[in-house]
Amino acid sequence: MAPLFSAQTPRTLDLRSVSIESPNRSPSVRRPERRISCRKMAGAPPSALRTVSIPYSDLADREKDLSMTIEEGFGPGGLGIISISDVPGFPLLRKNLLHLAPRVANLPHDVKKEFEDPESRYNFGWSHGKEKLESGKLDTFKGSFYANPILDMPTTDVALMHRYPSYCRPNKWPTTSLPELEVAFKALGKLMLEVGLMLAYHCDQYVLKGMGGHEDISLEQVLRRSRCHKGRLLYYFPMQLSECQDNMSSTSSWCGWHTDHGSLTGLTCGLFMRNSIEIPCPDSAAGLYVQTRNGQIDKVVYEAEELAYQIGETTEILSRGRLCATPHCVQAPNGENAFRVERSTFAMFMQPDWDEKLRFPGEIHHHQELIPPNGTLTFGEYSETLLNKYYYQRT
Ligand SMILES: O=C(O)CCC(=O)C(=O)O
Ligand SMILES: [Fe+2]
Repeated sequence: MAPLFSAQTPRTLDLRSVSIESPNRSPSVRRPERRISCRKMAGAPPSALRTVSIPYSDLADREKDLSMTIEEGFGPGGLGIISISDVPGFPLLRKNLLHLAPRVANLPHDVKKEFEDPESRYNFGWSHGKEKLESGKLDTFKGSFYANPILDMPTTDVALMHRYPSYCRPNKWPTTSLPELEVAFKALGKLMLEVGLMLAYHCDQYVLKGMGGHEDISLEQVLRRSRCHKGRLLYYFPMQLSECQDNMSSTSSWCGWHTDHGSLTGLTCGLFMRNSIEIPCPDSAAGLYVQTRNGQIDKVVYEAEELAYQIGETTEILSRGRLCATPHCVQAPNGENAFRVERSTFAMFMQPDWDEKLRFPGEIHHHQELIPPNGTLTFGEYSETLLNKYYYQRT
């Protein structure tokens, strides 16, 4: 995987991780009723914030006006994360896939090598130790399996595969060593895309209202016609005793600070295990953290049965800041109870097609030096430009 990070800001990987430098965001006023308390422990935050939650039945109703809720979750004063409750079939599909994460990671080394894809900078198939941590060291804490859950081969055009390898190359499944992975991955990825499209429709309605009905970019339509969606099954390896005791105490100990680069990211609630058996999270301070609009860092929580979504940077730019991307990271558990604890989760990165023309606004708060104000770039060009500028030149 492309070692993507830059000089001063925390980064993780390729197109999902770009920048956490704060654009001009209005400070948010926190709603006390969403703050739920956590057990206090050394280094733990005093509280965690509950995501704004939308019942699936409301989301599925296109007549329902959810703009206030969208604003509360994704708007300039929001946390940047919304969860959807009661999604039919979701809890089972989540468990089916997340329980396969340790099985992929524990396959013999030479078997995993067969479904690595260096040509895509490890953006398809198995990826471990290819990304850089904030320290600059290679990240060996977690392994990932990447695939496009919608299209096994987004294009047959070899020139495109060469030009945009992280989107256009074909999937690599472990068809003989773990055939159930493909089935479970595609089932969950498709469901997360469908629910994401419903949410995107309501995001469009909210943006439309704020723009006096003149918005010309529909997030829903952009995502509907894309061939670029990417799922990532993440597996955080069991914590070793030394790690539980000392060096994992920073907020971003498991996954560095970053902002997802694409349009909308679906996120399952992480599943904690020991020896592949599910356990409750052993440390209330462990899990997903976000940086809110006023620069505050908070842990966010949602139910295991809920499906969460975050806004990516591309959406923030195209919505002219009405939908805000959120910097986030993951903290590892600490203390004796964290010994041998592992974590699985799944992220579904929904992003525009490589051919989608993005018309940038006049005023941009991200990557000003790369994006011509009022200019047009395809998403593929934009992504490559970012990669080349911030991360490395392709050889
Ligand atoms: O592990 C998690 O919960 C978050 C992963 C993430 O943010 C990412 O893969 O972009
Ligand atoms: Fe992320």
